[in-house]
Amino acid sequence: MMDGFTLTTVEEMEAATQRLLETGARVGADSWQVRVKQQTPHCKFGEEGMCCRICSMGPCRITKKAPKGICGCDVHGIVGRNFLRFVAGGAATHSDHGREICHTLSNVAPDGNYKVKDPEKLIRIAKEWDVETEGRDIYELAHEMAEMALLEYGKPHGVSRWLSRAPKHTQEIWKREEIEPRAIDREVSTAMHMTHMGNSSKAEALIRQSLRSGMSDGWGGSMCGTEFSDVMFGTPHEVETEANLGVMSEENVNIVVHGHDPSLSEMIVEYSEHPDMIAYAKEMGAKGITVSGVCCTSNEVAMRRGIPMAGNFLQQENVVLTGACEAIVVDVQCIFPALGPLSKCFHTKFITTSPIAQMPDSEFIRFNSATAGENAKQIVRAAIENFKNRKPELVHIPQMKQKAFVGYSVEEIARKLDGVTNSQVDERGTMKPLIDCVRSGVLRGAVAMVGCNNPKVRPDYAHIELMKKLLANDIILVVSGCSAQAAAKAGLMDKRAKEFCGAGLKRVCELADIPPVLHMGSCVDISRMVVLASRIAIDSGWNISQIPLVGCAPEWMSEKAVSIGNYVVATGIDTYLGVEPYASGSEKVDGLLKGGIRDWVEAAYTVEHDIEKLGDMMIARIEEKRAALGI
Ligand code: BF8
Ligand code: SF4
Repeated sequence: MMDGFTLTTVEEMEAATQRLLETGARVGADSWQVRVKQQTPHCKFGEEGMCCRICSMGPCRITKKAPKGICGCDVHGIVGRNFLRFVAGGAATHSDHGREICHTLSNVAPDGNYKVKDPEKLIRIAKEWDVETEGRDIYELAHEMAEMALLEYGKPHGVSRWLSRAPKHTQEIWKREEIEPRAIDREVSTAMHMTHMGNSSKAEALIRQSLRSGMSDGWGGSMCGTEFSDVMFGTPHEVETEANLGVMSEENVNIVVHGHDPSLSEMIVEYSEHPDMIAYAKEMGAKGITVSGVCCTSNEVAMRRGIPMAGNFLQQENVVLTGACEAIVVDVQCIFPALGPLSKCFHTKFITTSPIAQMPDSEFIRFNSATAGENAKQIVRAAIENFKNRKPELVHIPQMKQKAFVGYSVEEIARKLDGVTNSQVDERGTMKPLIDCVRSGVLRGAVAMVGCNNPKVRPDYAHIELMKKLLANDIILVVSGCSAQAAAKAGLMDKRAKEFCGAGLKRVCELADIPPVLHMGSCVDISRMVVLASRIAIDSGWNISQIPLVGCAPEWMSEKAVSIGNYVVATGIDTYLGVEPYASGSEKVDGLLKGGIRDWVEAAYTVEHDIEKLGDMMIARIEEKRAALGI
C-alpha cells in the first residue's frame, strides 16, 4: 500500500493472542478459548429460547412430545417471554448507566471533581426541554437539568422527552404502534410484569413491548448517558489515538480501564497525567504512566481525550497476559469474572469499583462522585506501587498497533461536512453535503456497525471483513463499541485507509478529511446514530426507513445489544445480525422479528451466519432503498 501503510490482519492478531496464551499456560491461567471448548455444544433448548423457568412448576422445555409447559404456555409464549426479558436486561443496563451519569451531573460544581465542560450543549438541551436558560448560572441550570433527567426514569405521565428529536413521521409511527417509551424504568418493569407467570403469552404483545423496552434505552436512558456525559466531559471532536496491545508500554506503569461509565476513567486519566503521579512513577523505577482501555470505557476516553485503545471485549484477558499490566480497573458491564483468577497468576491488581459489578479475587475500591478524586488517586498510586512486582520473564507486549482518528459525534460530523461546502455553520450544522453525496451516488449509503465479539463468530473477522467489503462498495461506516475497536486495531480508522474504498468514498474522505470508518463512541452512543439518522431524514425530506442505511451487529453477544437492535429497528433502520437471538424456537416470534414488525415500524431483522452473504444482503438492501428513492 501507499507509503507503506498496511492493515493488521486477523491472522496477525490471532498469532499475537496465541503467543500470549503460551505465557498463560506457563502460569496455569485459564482462558475463554479453553472455556468455550468446555461449554460446547450449547444447550439446544437455551439456544432456541424454548426453556421456561419463570415459575417453580418448571423448568419446562418444549419438545414434540411435550408441546406445552405445565401452565399450558406454548412455545411462542415461552420464546417471546424469554426474548422480552433479554431486552429488558439490556435496557435496564444501559439506562442505569445513564442514570449514574445524571446523578453525577447533579454533583457538578465549579470547584468540584466534575464540571460543566460543554455549556453550549447543556443550553441546547435545556432549550429542547423548554427550560429557561437566559441569564442563568450554568451550574444551577445543570442541577435543574439533572433533576429533570432523573425524573425521566420514573415520571408518572407522558413519554420520553427525547422523542421530539425524531422526524414527525417516525414519531407518528411510535404513537400509532404504542411503542413510545413512557418513564424509562416503567418499560423495564412492564416487561418484567408481562413475563411473570400467568401474564402475556401472545407473541405480538411480547414483541411489541420488546420494541418499547428497547426504545426506553435508545431514546431514553442511553440518550441521557450520552448527552450528559458530553456536557460534563466534553462533546467529542476529532482526535488522533492508537489501538491494539502495542499501545501498552513496557517501561511505563500500565493502567488499563475497562467497563462503560466514563466518570471513573475520566478521573483516572486526570490523575495519571498529574506531575506528582508521574514523578512518583519515576521514583518507583518506571519511565511514566500509560493509561489504555478495553471495551466501552475505552471508547469514552478515546473519543474525548485520545487515550489509546488496548483492545475490545475478547481481548480483555490479553491485557493481563502481557504480564505488563499493573492494574486493570473496572466499573460496570462486559467484565469477565475470569479477570480475578487470571490476575492472580500475574502481579496485576484487579480493581473493581462499583457496587453493581463486584467480583471474587478483586480489590474493591468503592468509587462515587463525591470522593472521585481521592478514589482515583488511590488507584493510580496502587498501580504505581505495583510496578516493582512485575515478573520480567513473563512480560511480552505484542508490538502491534495502528493509528486511529476518533471522536465523530453528530456535532463533529456536521462540522466536518460544513468544512466541505464552506457553508455558513448554523448552530447545529447541516447534513446537506452528506445527503448530496448519497443522492448523486458518490456515496451509495451507510452502515452503522456496532456490537461485541462472540466466540461463535471468528472474533473481529466479521467486523473487519464486512467493513472492507462495504468500503470497497462506496458505503461509509459509522461504528461504535467493540466493532469500533476492531476497526481501529485493523487500521481502518487511519485516514490512509481511504485506499481501501471505492473511488466515490475515497473522494469524500479526502474532501472531508476523515477516515472511511467513523468512530461514534461507546454502545450508549448508538443514541448518537439514531439522532444522526433523524437529522439526515429531516434535512433530506426522506423517512428514516427510506435512507440507504442499515444497522449491523455481526458478532453481538450481550442483552444490551438486543435492546439496541430493537430501538434501531423501531427507529426504521433494518438490522443485520450474525448471531441468532435465541428466538428460532418459535416461528411466530422469529417471523415477527424477521418480517412481521416491518408492518409496524418499517424495518426488521435479518440473521445470517455466513459473513460473505450478510455483506451482500446489506449492499443489496442499500441498493434497493436507492432504487425506491429513484436515486
Ligand atoms: O457496551 S460492544 S462487548 S463493551 S456490549 Fe460489551 Fe458488546 Fe463490547 Fe460496550 Ni457494547
Ligand atoms: Fe412451566 Fe408455565 Fe411455569 Fe414457565 S410459567 S415454568 S411454562 S409452568
